[in-house]
Amino acid sequence: MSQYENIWADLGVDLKKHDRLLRGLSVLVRRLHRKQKHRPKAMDYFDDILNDPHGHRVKEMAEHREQGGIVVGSYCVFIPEDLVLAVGGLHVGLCAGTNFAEEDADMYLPRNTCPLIKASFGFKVSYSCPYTQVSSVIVGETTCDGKKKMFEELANHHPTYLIEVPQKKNKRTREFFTEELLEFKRYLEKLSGNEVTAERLRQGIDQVESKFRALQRLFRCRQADPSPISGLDALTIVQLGMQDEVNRFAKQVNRLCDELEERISQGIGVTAKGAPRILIAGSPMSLPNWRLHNLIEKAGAIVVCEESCIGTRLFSKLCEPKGSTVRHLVEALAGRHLGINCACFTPNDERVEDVVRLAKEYKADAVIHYALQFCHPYNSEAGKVKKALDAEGIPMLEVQTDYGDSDNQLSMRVEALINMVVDNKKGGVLNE
Ligand code: BJ8
Repeated sequence: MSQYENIWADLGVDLKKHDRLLRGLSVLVRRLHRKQKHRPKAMDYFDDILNDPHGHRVKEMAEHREQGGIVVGSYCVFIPEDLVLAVGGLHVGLCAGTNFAEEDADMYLPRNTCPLIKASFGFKVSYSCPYTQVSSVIVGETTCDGKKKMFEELANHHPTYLIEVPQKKNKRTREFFTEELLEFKRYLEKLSGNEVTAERLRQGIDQVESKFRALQRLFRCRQADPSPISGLDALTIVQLGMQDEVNRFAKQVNRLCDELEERISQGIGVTAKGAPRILIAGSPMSLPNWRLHNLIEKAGAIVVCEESCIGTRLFSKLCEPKGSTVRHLVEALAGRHLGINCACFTPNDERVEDVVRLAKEYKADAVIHYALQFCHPYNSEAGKVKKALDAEGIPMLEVQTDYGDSDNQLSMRVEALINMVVDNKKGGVLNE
């Protein structure tokens, strides 16, 4: 019996289901993470979390609530953690990357709903996720239609709050989103009993952006050839950052980067120099969605970057306040978030430009455009991304998949792409 079982039970977690979930996760970690070679030593911190994914951090959150604090859960990078920190709250990302609770979700949502929505909602209605249970409120957002409608149902099961995210980017929508965030600030103040002062908000932004800067540093390390860290480990770190305490996480990522930079200076990598380099672009991959990374890296290539909200879209933009009042800072947050090139925006040409730029910066030999099944925003953009990459001579494989277990077909397609990259490299076609 886990030492945390009483905490989970108090949160209303279905212990039997949760036990099955944890056992599945532990098998995956043994099969994927532990089988990797040449891993950096500083992965020890992140491995400890993987070994105890619902332990220590859930305890911290439960204690925080016992002491009168609030925990805010969300499913999207449009929800600013900074504002939550400014009222002394804790934030947790609740997106799920497993079909574990799909049947539970199917009782409420249409079957042809994106697996990320089903998985996250399924965790709530199956009472199998302690992070969902410990959340005082779940904050939704109006990004894609599937999520919008899911939040309506979610409100029947958990306290929720909805932020309206505009679908176009211009001065008017930026002003609108500022007002929307100011409204959210007032809601948080009421919920927590703490006022957002300019000083507290500045501190919140500084903490969140130190995390972003640490992740930017981690991703810069991945530009090296050979990369000093596997794509699987890098992805896992970003995923774990959705739940971890913000300062501790930033410190550990920086500690890891010290080691990675040392490795780069010595030419040490997780693969040989010249291994095929793959950039993944598209729908976010939430914990424990490690399937594509595993297939790519098992086939001898390396994932060097994720253009995703569990990747560059999360941390690339920083605040640029035009003053120091609360309003100035909230305006800067609105600007930072409307700089995220999510496929829910129209038009969204900036995302296409991002993918091409990142492919060059990370010296990617090929791009895999990854979209979850029924994720219309990202599936719809695949064609435009391909056209732009074609113009640059960068091959792209389009993958549309769910959280199902069968890897066969996907594996064959990934291997074919990597073989093509290897042949091209031998012929000197790519990366000349
Ligand atoms: S800012 S990408 S985190 S909305 S995969 S639920 S889009 S149907 S997750 Fe996202 Fe925010 Fe955008 Fe990022 Fe819908 Fe697509 Fe599902 Fe998605």
